[in-house]
Amino acid sequence: MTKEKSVTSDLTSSLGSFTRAVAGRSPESSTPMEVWSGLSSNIVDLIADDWEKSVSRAATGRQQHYFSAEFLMGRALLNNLTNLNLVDTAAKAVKAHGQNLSDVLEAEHDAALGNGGLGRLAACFLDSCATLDLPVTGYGILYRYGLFKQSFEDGFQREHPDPWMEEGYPFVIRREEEARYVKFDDLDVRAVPYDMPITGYGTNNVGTLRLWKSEPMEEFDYDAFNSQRFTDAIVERERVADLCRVLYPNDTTYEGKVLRVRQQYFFVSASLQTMVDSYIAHHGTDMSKFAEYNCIQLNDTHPVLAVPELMRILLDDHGMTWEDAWDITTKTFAYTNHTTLTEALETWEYSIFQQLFGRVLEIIAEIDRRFRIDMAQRGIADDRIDFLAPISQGRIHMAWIACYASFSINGVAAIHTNILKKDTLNDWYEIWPEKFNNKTNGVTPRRWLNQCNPRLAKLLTKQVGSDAWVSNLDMLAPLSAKAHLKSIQKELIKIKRANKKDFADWIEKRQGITINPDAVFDVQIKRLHEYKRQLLNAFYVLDRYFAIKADPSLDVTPSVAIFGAKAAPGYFRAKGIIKLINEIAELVNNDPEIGDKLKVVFIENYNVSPAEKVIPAADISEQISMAGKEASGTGNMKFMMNGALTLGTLDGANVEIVDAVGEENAYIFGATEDELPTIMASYDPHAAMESTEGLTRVVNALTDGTLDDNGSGMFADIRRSLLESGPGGSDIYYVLGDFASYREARDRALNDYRDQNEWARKCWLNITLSGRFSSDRTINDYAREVWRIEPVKK
Ligand code: 26Q
Repeated sequence: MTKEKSVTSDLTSSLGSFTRAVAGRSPESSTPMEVWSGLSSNIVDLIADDWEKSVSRAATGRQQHYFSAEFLMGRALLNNLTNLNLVDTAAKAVKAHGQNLSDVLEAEHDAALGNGGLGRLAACFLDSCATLDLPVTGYGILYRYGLFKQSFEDGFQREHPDPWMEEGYPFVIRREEEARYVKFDDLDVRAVPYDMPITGYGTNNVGTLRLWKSEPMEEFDYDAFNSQRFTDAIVERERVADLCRVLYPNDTTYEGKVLRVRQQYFFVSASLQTMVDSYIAHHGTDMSKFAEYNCIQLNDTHPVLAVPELMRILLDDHGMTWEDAWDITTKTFAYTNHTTLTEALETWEYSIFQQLFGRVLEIIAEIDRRFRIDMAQRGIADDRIDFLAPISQGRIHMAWIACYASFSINGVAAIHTNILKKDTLNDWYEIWPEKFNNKTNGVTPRRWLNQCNPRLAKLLTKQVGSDAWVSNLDMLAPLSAKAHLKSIQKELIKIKRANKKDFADWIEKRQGITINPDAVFDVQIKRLHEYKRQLLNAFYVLDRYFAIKADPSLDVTPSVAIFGAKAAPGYFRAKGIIKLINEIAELVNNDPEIGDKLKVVFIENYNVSPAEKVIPAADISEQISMAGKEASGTGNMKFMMNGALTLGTLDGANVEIVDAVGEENAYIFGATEDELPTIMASYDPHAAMESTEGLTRVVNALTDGTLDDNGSGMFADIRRSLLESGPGGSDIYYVLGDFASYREARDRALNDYRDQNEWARKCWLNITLSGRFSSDRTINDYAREVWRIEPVKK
């Protein structure tokens, strides 16, 4: 194994060399950022040979390809050091040069090439694939600007660019010789891959994430320059660079921007070209076995243009018949759906495709024509056919192309897959029930337990007798029998207290807020969306505030409500909820009568790294979406692994978490997915508000002068969303209806927390029974049931 290599026993001298090479000065006088660059380059040097071997091993057999517009990788250095078992060695080397490893690690920017759950899932999957020795490559886009940086000004969200690799980034390697050309009708671009090595835990297998960058066809358009059209030439270059400039920050509402569809086609076309070329190099020019050697997982519909593009390559470049090409295509693709929200489903205007790629559109039109014949022969009614067709009402429907062309369609939690079958994709399920399968999400226990929570990891290693649990999380299950042991409970309480102290110090330094580590840390971290109901949480806080004000002698369990969330820049109401939480924080935190009884913290610029700080410190995990709306959730799993108890609805993977630990070891509340249709049919939000004690006071606070939205009208808009009838109103996420039940559950949790040992017992059960939420389990299921790939032999 790499980790035992003798060359790695001491990094002191190599770190000196690598840092000098990047910084042009000694590590002693370098900045932490420069030492980070030096150490990171050193790590790439150490894994280079294993990486090269892994790539050639994978190329000969059947391979899996993961197409995703987003990979939310976070930081890379600690992850790689841990995988190579070099953390202590690196700490010593850094120290020998007068620097400190934790400062060096903190200097790294997050690679935030994703919005949220879908992008982070892709990152966890790559980690599991590498660890399990599976021949899987990820393909995406090298965005110059990742997800926007968030700041708060007067409590309002402001967005700033995130030029995450401007200071250099050693973990991507430009592969000039692997460049491809991507042709649009109005523009030709060069696609250059930047490959990122993905190390695994306890293996010398190294996977690859291939991120494409767009460049002009030629460095200079000499004609343009020579004919005095210098500025035209520069403008043209910029048009090409625009393609990869920015990650679109919408994660729920669909935006039909031409640049976005260009991005999608750009990366799938380049990726398919390298796949086809590699197939030819290893298996010859007979393309008929392409699907025997290659399978592509589509991470939502964002890469669905790969379907017509593969058809185009097989038809036009390889002279295949339509039937043969379609046969290969439909054996190649598998599709994962991540949402049931209709406003998030991608459909593109026909005219956009006409403008960008006439030939691809021609192919989609032929898929559409044959689809209609195929469906008519199956006896499907005309109006149904028209609804499900790739092209209908002047728009291209990406999800319908995905469903038609894929041999596998999966949801991301059991309840979500069931909703797809009975609802969102019901027509498809009726025609092809065998295509449908569930793959409940998971998260990597390397980053989300072993690395972010070293104290707990140490205890688990001691209890298991080795660190084997890190790559086999089911090994924790037998430890659940120890939940009643006072010794375990005591250790767990100590660990959580220390993690909370670390978080309190971190947030104090970062944002100047002081919180008490003995208070309950109640955490909701996720994108801001109405369906996720941060508003419900905020209303609870306000209600507690009013209750304490009304009776200062009230015996409350001190708690801190911790939020982290970014809102899509154009999502006015979500930004209003951010402003609201910040105003509530202002009110509550500055009231001397409240003191430590209640505090509100909004983590600014929430991202992967802040998540790694707060999750190990959490006592309560807020998973409070309206039932049926959250496809899975993955934060819920991270909290569970770190010993926080779920306060949640029966939605997404919460259902399976409760199934694993038992309802008595979580706090479940609210209307269920099967109850809601009936409830909503006759729901009166006004009546719900008035019949719930204290709730009218809370809702009125939005507009009665208690809270100030600086004249933005945001708080009145929130009030309207709840109480006004008609579109944009009617409390469609049932915030007021679920309030009483939520308050009861949260009060109960806070009260239960007082029995520290009993609380710790529940936490221990959550930790030890979290095995099925390891992304290793998810990936093994994909590998066996969908991808049909085997670990590569070493
Ligand atoms: C689409 C078109 C144009 C621009 C942007 C988009 C876009 C981008 C990102 C649409 C959706 C997303 C992201 C969705 C997402 O993160 N979904 C989450 O996926 C997780 C992993 O499966 C689930 O756990 C969450 O429940 C789900 O909300």
